[in-house]
Amino acid sequence: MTLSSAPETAVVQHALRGSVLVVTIDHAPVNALNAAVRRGLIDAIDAADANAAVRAVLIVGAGRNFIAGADIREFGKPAVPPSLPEVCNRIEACGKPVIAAIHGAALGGGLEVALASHYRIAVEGAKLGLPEVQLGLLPGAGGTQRSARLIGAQAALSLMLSGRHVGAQDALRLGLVDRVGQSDDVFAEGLAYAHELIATHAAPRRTKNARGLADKEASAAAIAAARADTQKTARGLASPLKIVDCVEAALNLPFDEGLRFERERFLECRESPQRAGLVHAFFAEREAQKSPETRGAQPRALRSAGVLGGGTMGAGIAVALLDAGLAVTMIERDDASLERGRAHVEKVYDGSVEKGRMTPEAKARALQRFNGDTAYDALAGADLVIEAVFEDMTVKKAVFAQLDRVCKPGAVLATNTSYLDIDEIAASITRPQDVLGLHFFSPANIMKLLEVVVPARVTADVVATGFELAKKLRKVAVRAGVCDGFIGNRMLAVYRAAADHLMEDGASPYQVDQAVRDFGFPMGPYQVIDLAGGDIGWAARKRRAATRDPNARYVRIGDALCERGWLGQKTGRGFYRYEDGARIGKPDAEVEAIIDAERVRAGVTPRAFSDEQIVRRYMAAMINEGANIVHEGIAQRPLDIDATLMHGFGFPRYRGGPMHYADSIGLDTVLADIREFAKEDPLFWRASPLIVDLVARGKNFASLNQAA
Ligand code: 3H9
Repeated sequence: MTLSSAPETAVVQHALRGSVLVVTIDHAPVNALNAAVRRGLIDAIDAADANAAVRAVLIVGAGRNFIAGADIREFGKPAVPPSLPEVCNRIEACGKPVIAAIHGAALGGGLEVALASHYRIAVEGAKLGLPEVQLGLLPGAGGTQRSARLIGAQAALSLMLSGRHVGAQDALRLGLVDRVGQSDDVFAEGLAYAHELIATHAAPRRTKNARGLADKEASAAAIAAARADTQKTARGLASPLKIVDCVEAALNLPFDEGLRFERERFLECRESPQRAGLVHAFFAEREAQKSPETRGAQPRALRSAGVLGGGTMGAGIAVALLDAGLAVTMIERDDASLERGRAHVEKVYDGSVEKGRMTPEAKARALQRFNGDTAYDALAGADLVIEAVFEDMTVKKAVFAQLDRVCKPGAVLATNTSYLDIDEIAASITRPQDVLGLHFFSPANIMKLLEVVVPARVTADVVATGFELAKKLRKVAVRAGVCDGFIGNRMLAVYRAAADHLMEDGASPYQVDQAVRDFGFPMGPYQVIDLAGGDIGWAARKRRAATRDPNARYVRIGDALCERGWLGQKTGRGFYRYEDGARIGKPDAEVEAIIDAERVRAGVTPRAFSDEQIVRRYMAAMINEGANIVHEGIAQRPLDIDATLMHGFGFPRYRGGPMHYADSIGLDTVLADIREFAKEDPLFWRASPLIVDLVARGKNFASLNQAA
């Protein structure tokens, strides 16, 4: 019997099953709590209270999830009532027992709905969490107040500050749910629980009255510890400390006042640029996975892979593939090199075991799928081959000629080159349609970014296979066209040059690093050079020397350090000094003397830069090159640039990537900066035609994301 007038297509349906009102949230894809769902939930609870035949209410989600949270597409738009706190309060106030039956995601506002319910059951596979912190928010529908009362200050803080998801059993242990279902049939489990509660005359049990904060002293200590820790680790993020403040309010204030306090903090977060940046990041990394090819083509099968080269990159790629469950064959030129390659792979796994990220058994299982060979013929059955050999066109072509000879028809032949012309590699063999760029970032088993580089003659299903691989590897894939450096490294070359100009003009590398860190990057450019090895950039500069515009400004400071053998951490000296194997370097007066000498040689009179001036130039260079890359069609949309920089180059997520950041400060401001800087160096600071055009039309980068 259907109780309400809600049509079958409504996002919240409710129907009476015996004496249980079953409320089903059916709002694909993830049952996010938009205005219609919120309204529907209130209507359902009103209907339950109004009908004497209803003795309990069961809330379930249709599809694969309970509720993934607030609808984050609504943030930044005018608020539409009812608010989620009202919905949760209404659920909690219901006169009949309300049971939340959880499968899949119960995240953020989704878990808050469950916390406001009176009883909770989860089935295996459920994911519960309060991940708002990852979006620059805090649980804003009573979540900070109810979770602390339900599971105690320490556990609630840990959940909210980490944003982690917990499974059904962990949720039971924490006290987030009352029981775990015997089967994965969430509806049957929830209904059985509801009937049991009716049979035992269970009353509504309101979380606002739970006693998790009863031990005031222990709670206060947990809050103080979390605050101290957060002050150290928040790295510029505003919402973590506000979460701590809200839990403190839960301890010290009556429930309703605590709710009001939470609401105020939530609204501050919701209106903040950090929230806008993080929500943009969330969508950018999902949108980046979509390309014309993934929409139109089926990926090829991916079970076994070959990796050519057992150096750091090859081994990292092999580990990434093994971790994704593929069988991997590594090819090296001789037994000794193969042994070294195998040792590299083992070393990566040993590191994971040491850090407790992996058990020795899991390592053994992964290595069972690993084989090595010195003959290309061992790749005959591979679905995918990725070469990570020396960056030299002749060497790469020789490798591809062998792959062309031995690989089965339909095998995807990928190169991990960082800058070579993949069209040229593809044209050198008989099956250019199977050749793709898969550009990993070091360490390849850790770094999230994978550039899927699309040469002219590749077929769509091969590109779709690249994206499918990224999914298996849990990486963020970004589609890039062929050019020197693709998206990420091409931009890096330009913004590093801007940093070098600043350094030669008077800023110390230490000040540049500090300013860039203060902006939110984990490291400054000169620390990164020291970490990666100065010789990498040096080699790239030498390679480009022949094609460099002789009129372009060239800063020699990095070369001067490399010529002295100061290659960074691995040699104990680079831009910084690393005494006794230290990983954190100290400023080096001799480096400053070299910089001074180079300034004299270049005829530069050093001048002072503020940190703000440094960041303006660094960012303008990055944004301008990003715009060129979009303009040339190397990247599909500005959001692809954002995903690349956030996942491969440490760009702070809460700023949403360089293109989102540009929009946030105003493209006209960026253009004015570029034109100002161009007065000194018109060759380097040429405004991208895309920026000029967008500013002229009063548009921003986001308008291109939407249009694409
Ligand atoms: C919150 O709740 C605030 C409250 O405390 C306070 C309020 C007052 N909204 O990831 P997928 C879309 S903050 C709108 O590919 P999966 C997503 O964009 C929220 N859309 O699937 C994608 O769209 P498309 C706290 C959302 O199976 C599609 O759903 N909650 C939302 O790999 C599929 O997503 C969170 O932070 C949303 N909330 O993973 C949870 N979530 O098809 C965020 C997803 O057009 N979500 N979409 O590309 C997730 O972690 C994952 O999406 C989830 C599914 C685990 C649920």
